[in-house]
Amino acid sequence: MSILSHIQTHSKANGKMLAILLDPEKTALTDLNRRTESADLVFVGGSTGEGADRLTEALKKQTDKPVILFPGNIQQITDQADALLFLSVLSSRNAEMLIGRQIEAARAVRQSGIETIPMGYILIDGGTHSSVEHTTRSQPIPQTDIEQIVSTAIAAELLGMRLVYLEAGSGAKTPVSTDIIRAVRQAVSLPLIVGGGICTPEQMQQAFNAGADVVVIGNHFERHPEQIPLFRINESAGIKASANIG
Ligand code: 1GP
Repeated sequence: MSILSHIQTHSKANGKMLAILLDPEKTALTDLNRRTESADLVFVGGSTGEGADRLTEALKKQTDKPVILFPGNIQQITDQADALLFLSVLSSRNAEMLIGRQIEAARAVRQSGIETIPMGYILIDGGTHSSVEHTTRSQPIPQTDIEQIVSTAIAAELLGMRLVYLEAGSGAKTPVSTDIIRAVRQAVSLPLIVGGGICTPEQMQQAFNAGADVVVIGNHFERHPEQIPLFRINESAGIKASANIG
C-alpha cells in the first residue's frame, strides 16, 4: 500500500496518526527505535541543512515506521525514504516557494522514483517569527483570518493536492486553533495535517477532536524525549492521561 493510501485509509476510518518530525541536523543516528516508538509516521526534514539521507538510512535500519521526507530544501531529498511530501507554500506570495523550488527539484524527484505526495502547505501565525517564515520569506496568515485559511485549503483541493498541512511553525507559541482546524475540516475532504507548537497530549487530542488526521510534533520531543511515550495514541481510550506534563 502506498503511503498516501495508508494515510487516506486511516483518515476515512477516523483513525488518528502521530507524526514525529526529526531534524537531520539535530537527531543522533542511534536509539531511533525508542525515539519513534509512539509515532505512526516519521517525518524527516528541517528548514536548513543536509543529512536527511544518513538519518533516513538509520531509521530504515532501526524501525519499521514509514519514513516520509518533509524537505526544507532539495538537498534533503533521498530515495531511501518511503515517500516525499512535495509541497507548495500556498500561503506565500513568493513565487519561489509556490513553484520555483518545485521546478528545481522536479527532475531529481522523478529520477529517484520515490512516492511523491502533492501537498498544500499553509503557514499560519504561531506567535513567533518561525524559521519556516524566515527561510520561505513568506508572511503567515493571521489566526483570525479563518476565511483566508479555509479558502487556501479549498484551493489546494481544487488544484489536485492530496494533503493539506496547517503549520504554525516549529516552536510556535500558539498552535493552530481548533476553530481553524474545524473550519478547514468542514470545507475540504483531504486528510489534514496539523503541526507547530504542540507540547501536550491534551493539545494533540484537541487538534484530533477538531478534525486533524495527523498531528506533527518535533520541537517538544527534541527537548523532552522522555515524554514521547505519553503521546501514544490509544484508539479506544483516547490519549494516555498525563497529569505531570509541564
Ligand atoms: C514544524 O509542524 C512542525 O514543521 C512541528 O512543529 O517543532 O513545534 O512541534 P514543532
